[in-house]
Amino acid sequence: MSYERVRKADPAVADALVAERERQNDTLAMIASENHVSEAVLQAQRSELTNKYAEGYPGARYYGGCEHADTVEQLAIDRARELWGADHVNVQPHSGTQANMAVYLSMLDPGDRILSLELEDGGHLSHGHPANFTGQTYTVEQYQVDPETGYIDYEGLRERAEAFDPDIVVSGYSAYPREVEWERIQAAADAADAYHLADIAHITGLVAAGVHSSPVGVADFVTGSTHKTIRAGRGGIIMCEESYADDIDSAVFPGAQGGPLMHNIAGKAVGFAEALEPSFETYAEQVTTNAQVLAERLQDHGFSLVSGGTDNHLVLVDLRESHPDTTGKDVETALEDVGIVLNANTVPGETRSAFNPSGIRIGTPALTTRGFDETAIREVTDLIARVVDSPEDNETTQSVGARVDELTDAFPLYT
Ligand code: DSN
Repeated sequence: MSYERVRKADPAVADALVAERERQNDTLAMIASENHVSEAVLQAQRSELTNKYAEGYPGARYYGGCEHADTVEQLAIDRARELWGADHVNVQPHSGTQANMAVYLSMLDPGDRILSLELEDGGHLSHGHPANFTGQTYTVEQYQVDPETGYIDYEGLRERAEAFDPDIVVSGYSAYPREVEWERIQAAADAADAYHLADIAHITGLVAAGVHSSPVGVADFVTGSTHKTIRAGRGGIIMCEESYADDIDSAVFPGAQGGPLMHNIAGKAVGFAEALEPSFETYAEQVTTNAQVLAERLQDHGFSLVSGGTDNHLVLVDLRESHPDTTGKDVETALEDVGIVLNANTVPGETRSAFNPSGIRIGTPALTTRGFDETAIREVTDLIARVVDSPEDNETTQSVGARVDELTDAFPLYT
């Protein structure tokens, strides 16, 4: 894709698009929520479907000319049902947050009660943060991870549910490195006569591949985004039992959204087809293997990890013990300067601010897509450690930057 037509119409945007492609090619993406879609997904997403209004659902639209939109959306739905084993799937949410919004809209009234994990312990803004519509519309109580172990405090969650009497319990996290015990959360929700929403945005691909246990068939609602471990391009998804289908569909449209982004739904359909191939299971297994290698090697270098390791695609480093004077933001900036891109993150028991927190979150989905195996991940971990230990040492940063260049050349991305 040369963007030559964009260049003729708008050189400034063409420059930015080319620069972004080069940035992705020339850096190591270790933001746990990012991935690289295939050229096929990219092509589907830039299709003429961007022109099409298709309000409604396949076979029941509010506009003419929807026959091809119907084909694409039905394919995305059928493939998602096969991937996750769900009764009913809605592929129209523009994002994971929009998917969550539709679940709340369908089941809750303003003022109703949400019980969810604290943001600084690995939760998500759309699970009830005061700065988000959820925190402003609903009454929110939060559960925590055990400060000693870093694992979800399931007993604390159960007690909180008993005392708070929530209308919905939210599970599924954005910075939690361990396998989630869906049944234990379901039991707490059942005891409180509450719905259970499992937001699997980060682990959609791991769940589809059977590398992480599935909340489908356990929780009432399962939501996710489609651009993270599942690699199907930007967007969201909702899965539920048939009995909730009508409520969920009308909460998405017309409740929360207007016309679906049909070009993104085409990307989802193509990405889901790719994920149904046996090679996707190999990919998902390698994502978790790589994360475990990353975790072990970081510990060899003296870093302290929340929960002491990982079961999924990410690790959460608490810098306070090993590097008490270094913040997550310091590390994010120093690593970005050498071409390794990750994000600063809060850690349980955070003592700094959300903008300049004490941890970093590191994920393996995107590097695994590029073909990084255990040996390559071990080397990248060594590079990270060198920079965190000596961010001001020019010789170190220059030699790490040069090695990152060699690695990105050795594992090419988009040509
Ligand atoms: N922003 C995403 C993440 O990085 O985890 C969640 O929406």
